[in-house]
Amino acid sequence: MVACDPPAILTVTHPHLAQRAGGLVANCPAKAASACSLCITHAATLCAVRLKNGSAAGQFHCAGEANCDNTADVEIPRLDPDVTADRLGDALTRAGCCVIDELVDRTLMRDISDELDEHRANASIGASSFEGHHTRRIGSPLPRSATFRSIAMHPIVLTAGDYVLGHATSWRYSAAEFIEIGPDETPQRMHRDQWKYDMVDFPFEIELNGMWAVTDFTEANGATRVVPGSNIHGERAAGNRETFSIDDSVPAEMACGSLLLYTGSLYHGGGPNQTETWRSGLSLQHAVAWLTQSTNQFLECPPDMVREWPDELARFVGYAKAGNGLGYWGDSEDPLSAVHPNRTFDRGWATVRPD
Ligand SMILES: O=C(O)CCC(=O)C(=O)O
Repeated sequence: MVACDPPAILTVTHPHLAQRAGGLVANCPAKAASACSLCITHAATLCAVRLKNGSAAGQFHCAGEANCDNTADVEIPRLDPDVTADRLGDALTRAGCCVIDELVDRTLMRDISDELDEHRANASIGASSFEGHHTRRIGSPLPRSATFRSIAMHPIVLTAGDYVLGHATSWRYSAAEFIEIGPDETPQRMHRDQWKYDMVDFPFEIELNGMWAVTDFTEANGATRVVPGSNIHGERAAGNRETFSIDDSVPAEMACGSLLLYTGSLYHGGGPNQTETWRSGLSLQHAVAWLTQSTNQFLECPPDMVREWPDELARFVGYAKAGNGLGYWGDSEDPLSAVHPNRTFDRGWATVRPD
């Protein structure tokens, strides 16, 4: 084993990130000597990873390239609906993704699809290979589907979001889209969802995304393809270069009503559809509340509409103050006062997290 000289001390700011230290090890300068592009434990060095407060978070040893397997060996964690928060968080930390099998009844998925049906004729067919020339996308499922609203804050989504994005003062819904991959669709380019934010090389997770299986997802019909473990691959430190192709990926096969969750740093993409039927999925995005949402929720879900919704859902889509002085309006007003002008809300810039 080659020790890094001087030892690389990688500083991280949050305990969750310390758990990802196996990936951060790849920041070590000696990584240059390593040809392994995928394995999360391989680094031709020994590094120490420390929390910002100075406590050691872990040490990672190189097994040597010869002993190094790649992320193909990191499987998609399969979890039951009664999974504990720790197991869910551990799966997302380690693999960057997981499938919660048959989380909701398939009739719920059918109801969402039916409620969006009137918008199918207007749906956009991709204008680029990335969007998919045989892929149909129906936007705004939240205002259009009461059934989707009933599961938008599913406890599993909230638990996963708190785990992955809990380093921020708050996080929220960012977008959703009904994605139907049609016959003859070709594979989508592997990508990280977080690239939408100007390709900034965030040192922590900023998104927790997902895909509800509205039909069964199979390899043949275009199940979302993921590269488990690519969330903590050290290439992050090299500036978000595209490194993974479909050959590195595995299909997230799952039954209707199952949920694929993945972090914004995970490489993934829509699969090719080699069947005669459409693969339908409801894609989800959530982000830390100090980032712009993917879709403009104040246009999609204006105050008159949101007035009929529970406060928690209104807050979740963005009618909430965030961080330190974000999201207020007028004379330091709470945004929910625009939804409910007859109710009284605290004014001020209050942060969600106490000082
Ligand atoms: O439809 C899918 O399975 C994934 C789609 C996707 O990742 C995207 O369009 O960004």
